[in-house]
Amino acid sequence: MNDMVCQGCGVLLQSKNPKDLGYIPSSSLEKDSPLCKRCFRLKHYNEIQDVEIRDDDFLRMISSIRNTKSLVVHLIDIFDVHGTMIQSLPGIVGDNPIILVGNKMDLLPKSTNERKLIQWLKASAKEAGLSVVDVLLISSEKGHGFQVLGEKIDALRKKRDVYIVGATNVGKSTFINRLIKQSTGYSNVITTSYFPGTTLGFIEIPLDDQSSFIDTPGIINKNQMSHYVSAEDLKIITPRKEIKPRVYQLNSGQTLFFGGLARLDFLKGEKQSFVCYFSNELQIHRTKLENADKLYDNHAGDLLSPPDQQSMDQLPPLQESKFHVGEGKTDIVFPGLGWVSTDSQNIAIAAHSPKGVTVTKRNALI
Ligand SMILES: Nc1nc2c(ncn2[C@@H]2O[C@H](COP(=O)(O)OP(=O)(O)OP(=O)(O)O)[C@@H](O)[C@H]2O)c(=O)[nH]1
Ligand SMILES: [Mg+2]
Repeated sequence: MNDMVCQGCGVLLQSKNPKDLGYIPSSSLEKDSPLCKRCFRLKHYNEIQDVEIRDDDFLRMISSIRNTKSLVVHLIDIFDVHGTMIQSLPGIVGDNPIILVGNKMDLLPKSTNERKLIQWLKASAKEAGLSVVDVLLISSEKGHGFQVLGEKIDALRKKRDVYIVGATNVGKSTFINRLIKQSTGYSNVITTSYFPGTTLGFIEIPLDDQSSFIDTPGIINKNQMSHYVSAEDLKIITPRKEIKPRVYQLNSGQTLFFGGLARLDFLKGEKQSFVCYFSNELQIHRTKLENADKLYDNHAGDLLSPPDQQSMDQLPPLQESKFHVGEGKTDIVFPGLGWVSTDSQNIAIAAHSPKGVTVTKRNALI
């Protein structure tokens, strides 16, 4: 077998060792679109097999883009901008032009003002030192924004290859699957899943005689909550549908728990409303600040869940960061979980999140 790669994840196929990556029984090799054992099990049983590829192997692979002349589509998850915008991307892809594309727009409330959101993203990219030629918003799951993006890509690629690059789980493979569906009618050609680290190698989908769309493995960002929770918990914290904002009127001295994965304390200020944008499945508990530590000690993992037991075993302890919110609408962001928006003046807040998943403050996204 000469360098055949799996259609689902791009890994090199082999029939020698069932325990190693890329295994495929030799009898299945003749198939039109051969799938490795891992993709087969993911597709049919939604079961993930751990892989032994290190973050820097992926990074080295993706860095080969800098030696090409191509167009780069940097896909980010609009629900986790902080965790998925890759500041160091120009260093990785060289001088190639970058289009920044916010995916998963179907998760934001329908009332979201897209024009303002694009301005906001442009400003965030600039602040991060990421120079981009354009910013667009799409939903790979629903098809929203695809026509405009398709025209943009055609205009900018000048017959060159188009690499889809981004952090793990932002929806790169789902994006390419939609393009394949639109042009050939075939569905779900590339393996996708809600587990991080699904795609393992480059997967080329021909665009015309001389150029291709290329799916790439996700760049691993340890600031993503998905690396610390169990598969069951990941299912709960990952929003699948439009987020219904939940509004809490809080007095100072009150606390909100987001499951038992994060917590927000209202330390000082007048009574305010706090608008919470999290997966509709994630329970929010309100309590008195003075009882919060005890509640967490006694009930993390049961009343306050997720985390489940498996996540508890791997989750770093909660760490506190304090914020002062001055004027203007502000979001307190828990990367990978969601955010809390407040339009208050002069208040003090403490946010708690697993150590390593750093909470940040930003101008409100919505
Ligand atoms: N709500 C919503 N979910 C999406 C969208 N696009 C992708 N997803 C979901 O996001 C998860 C990750 O999708 P993938 O396409 O596997 O992501 P990826 O970027 O290829 O991930 P890696 O290969 O691990 O780097 C899956 O559960 C998808 O169903 C979208 O537009 N909206
Ligand atoms: Mg993928």
